[in-house]
Amino acid sequence: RAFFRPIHNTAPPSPTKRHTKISVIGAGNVGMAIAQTILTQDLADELVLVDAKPDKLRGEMLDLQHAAAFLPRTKIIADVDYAVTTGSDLCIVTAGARQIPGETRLNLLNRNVALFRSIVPPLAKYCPDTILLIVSNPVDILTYVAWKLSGFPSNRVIGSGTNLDSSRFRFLIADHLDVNAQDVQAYIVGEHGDSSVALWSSISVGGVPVLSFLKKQQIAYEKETLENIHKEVIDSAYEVIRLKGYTSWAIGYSVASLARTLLRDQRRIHPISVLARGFYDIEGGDVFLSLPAQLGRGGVLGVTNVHMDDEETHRLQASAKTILELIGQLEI
Ligand code: 6V0
Repeated sequence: RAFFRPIHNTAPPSPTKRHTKISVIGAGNVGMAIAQTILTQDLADELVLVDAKPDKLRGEMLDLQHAAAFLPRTKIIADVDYAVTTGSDLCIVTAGARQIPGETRLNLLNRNVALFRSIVPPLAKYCPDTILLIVSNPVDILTYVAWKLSGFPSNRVIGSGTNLDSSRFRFLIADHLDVNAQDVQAYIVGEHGDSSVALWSSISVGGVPVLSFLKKQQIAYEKETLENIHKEVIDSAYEVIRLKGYTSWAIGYSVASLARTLLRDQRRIHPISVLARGFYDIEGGDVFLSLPAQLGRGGVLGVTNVHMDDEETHRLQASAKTILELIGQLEI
């Protein structure tokens, strides 16, 4: 405490920069990948971990704290009590029940709804001004559940949605064309999952619209090749899970990039799960699914008017219908 001696004639402390606090709920594979990316990218002054398993939680906290000598200075705390999240600017929910062999998707979903009842109301109580970022699956439906349980305005409830799928898509296109994935503008929208929609008509590389370029050059491309790339995106999560048991690194980077855009008010466009009713003629009820949205310190600032052809719009509406049907069966 008395390590430093005060210097003479000190001025009162100058107004410091805003203190940024991020809470991660669920210290499993995904939560910890997100936490470590947030730390290495210096996105928070304070990082909070919450989990239901106290030993695992303390172990993860200590392990991260022991990296302090190699990281930007961040206060890392962990507790099973949600009071520890008080005043967070961003709460990222990754807690989820695991599927029991033979369990239906709906049953798993209802178990996750029950879990969210113990997570979202305390977060809303301790962090009334926070942005809620949902990662747990099925992410679109659980984002809807979080919106309902929190009572927050929809601009402050976001699902990580197809931000990850779009990154996989950009990687595969970049690999195919031998360019840098960061130069590929491409979106997957709709459900994070099997009914997602690839927006081929709006893909561009370095400002060159890809499909019309191929047509103009009369370069034959097979619709099948394009469909296969999209299929590979859908299959890639299953493949990683089959090979290593879970996915973690890409979702960690994907969520950290969302955290940066939100908390640093970067106003970048990300395909994320938002309240989509009324956009692109999506009707039939309140539904969350991914659309390219501009994000900033206030959460969702707006939804982009991206070009979709008739087939893409139709597929997006079908994706909305799939999600709405499940929402209709929820015990909420
Ligand atoms: P995991 O490793 O089983 O971690 C889940 C964690 O949640 C565990 O540490 C549990 O102890 C904890 N937990 C359970 N109940 C509670 C509770 N009531 N309160 C606090 N913590 C609790 O799973 P993993 O980390 O691999 O995955 C987490 C979730 O992320 C799953 O639902 C995945 O399906 C989902 N993913 C979503 C992705 C996306 O793109 N949206 C991508 C990857 C995974």
